Amino acid sequence: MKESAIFVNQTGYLPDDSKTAFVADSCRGGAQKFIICDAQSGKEVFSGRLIKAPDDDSAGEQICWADFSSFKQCGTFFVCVRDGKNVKHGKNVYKSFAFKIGPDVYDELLHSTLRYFTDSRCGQGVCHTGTAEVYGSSIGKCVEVQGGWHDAGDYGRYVVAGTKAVMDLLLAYKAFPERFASGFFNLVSEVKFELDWLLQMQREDGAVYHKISCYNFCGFIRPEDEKEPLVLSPVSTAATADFAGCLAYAAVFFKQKDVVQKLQELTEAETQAFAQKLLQAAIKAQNYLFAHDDEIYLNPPEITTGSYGDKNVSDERYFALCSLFAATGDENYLNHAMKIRQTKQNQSGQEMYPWRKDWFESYGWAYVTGYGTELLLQNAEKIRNKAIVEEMKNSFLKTADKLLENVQKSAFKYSSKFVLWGSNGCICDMAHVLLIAHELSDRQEYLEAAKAQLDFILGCNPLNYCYITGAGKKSPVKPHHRPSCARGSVFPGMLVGGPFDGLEDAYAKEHLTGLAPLKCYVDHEACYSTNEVAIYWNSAFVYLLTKLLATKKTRRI
Ligand code: G3I
Ligand code: 9MR
Ligand code: ZN
Repeated sequence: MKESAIFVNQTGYLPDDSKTAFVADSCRGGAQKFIICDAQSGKEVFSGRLIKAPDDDSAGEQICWADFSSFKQCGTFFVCVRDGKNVKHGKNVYKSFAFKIGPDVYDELLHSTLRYFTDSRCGQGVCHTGTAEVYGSSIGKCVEVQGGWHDAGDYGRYVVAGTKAVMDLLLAYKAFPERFASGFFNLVSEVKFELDWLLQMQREDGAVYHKISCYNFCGFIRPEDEKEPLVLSPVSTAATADFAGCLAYAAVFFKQKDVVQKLQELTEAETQAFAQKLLQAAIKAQNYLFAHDDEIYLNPPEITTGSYGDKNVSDERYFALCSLFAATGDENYLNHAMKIRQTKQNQSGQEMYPWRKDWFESYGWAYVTGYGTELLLQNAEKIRNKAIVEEMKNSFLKTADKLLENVQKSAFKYSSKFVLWGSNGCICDMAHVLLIAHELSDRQEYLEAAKAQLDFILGCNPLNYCYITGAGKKSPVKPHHRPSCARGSVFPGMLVGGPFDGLEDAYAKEHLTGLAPLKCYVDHEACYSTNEVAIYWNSAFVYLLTKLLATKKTRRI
């Protein structure tokens, strides 16, 4: 049967979720109505009117919304649209993929997206076990650095990416600790694996190496077959500040009682010592930052792996300072953080970020203000100047309102104006802002807009893809992920980067030129600018899903 253009969340819906199917005009004919049918009996169980969605060039076609939020029955269903003129011959009957409604539709998905981290572990006597050369050291100094997660489709381990992933996972845990009860997935232990690696990335003087990788990307081989020399790239402000921010937060996290209990590999005293070690490392990194001007990372000519190049690192410095204040209560950190915040706000109109010139709260790998501000708001009682707290709350709401504007103008309720590299991760990060705004204001629109980003990823998009491997009815099978390519079958639980209209690889240029932005995606391993995976896209998704589940749970009580 030809795939129809009725797009649903292929993982399914919780009974109380708002539920919208997206119906493309190409399969609507003149129909004004949609029905929901039971997948087994084929019987109609619900009907409603189609509503015209906003005109939106990024979607590539006219879309109608089929809202069936008030339908709360558990079971398996499909959406059906009949073009009134041809019902008799059954020709113009269009059906969506079958989907479930039930209280547990997301359980497996949360598990598989977390499992991806365990699957991505480096080292453990298997891969990248040798020492790494410190780039540029005159005597060819070598250092032992083990562990950490492979970054993405490649096997590099990058501090900027790893710290963001850790933050997302820890914030996910914080949002819903009960969800990570023993036996489900040991998130605490998994995160410790990354932190153990991060600690090794710090130089004696407190600065942090930007990344460890080979000099160049390898072919589609297994990690254990990448045997080229490893090299530690130069230290950078981005890595050092992200490290300080992340480890200071992790220090607070690992002091919590329920966390201590989860870490079965360490005794209580050892866990406390671990937390202390994290805090000391963070302070040392911050002291280095205080004493040094920005060191912007650029790949040296011999190193061609990912650069995570970010020319503006004041937001990374801000995050580090906020997190250290939250961990220690030392007002010196807060004062410095506020100095950056205010200076940048006063510079509004000058270049802050390539496509946004004013201050905003964000969770992208290159723009991490949101983490800093969120941690300050979590510790609002420690801040004496309440005007600061108010300003920060408003700033979250202001950023969220901008995102809401995008959602309202979009046929697919998409939160981003731009469709960037890793767009699927980007919209999860935007949903993070919306969810914090919801928490601060209790305004339902923010929550609905965040949920719409989840729906987009899981199938409510113009290509009818569930963008997580192994999930839904139609998901990527050829991601740019070396372990999957090498073994010839796809690993489950990986969020692919998704549509990107920049066409930054040869395959995309050849096959996607001229398409609408949200259609610039192809499931091919050569198309790394749309079909790669990455730890910090998965972590952003884990955060979004967990926080949504937590919010529903809170509301039910
Ligand atoms: O700076 C421009 C801006 O001026 C322009 O308006 C905007 C819109 O297209 O693009 C901006 O730069 C983009 C940048 O991301 C920020 O979004 C670049 O074009 C784009 O190439 C860059 O993509 C990054 C990519 O590496 C290439 O450097 C992705 O964000 C980043 O997620 C990705 O990360 C890679 C690692 O390097 C290696 N490991 C895999 C990982 C995932 O693909
Ligand atoms: O595999 C690499 C991927 O992890 C990166 O995100 C991407 C951009 O830096 O580059 C990929 O490697 C490609 C390289 O840049 C160019 N030659 C082809 C490589 C993919 O096989
Ligand atoms: Zn490895």
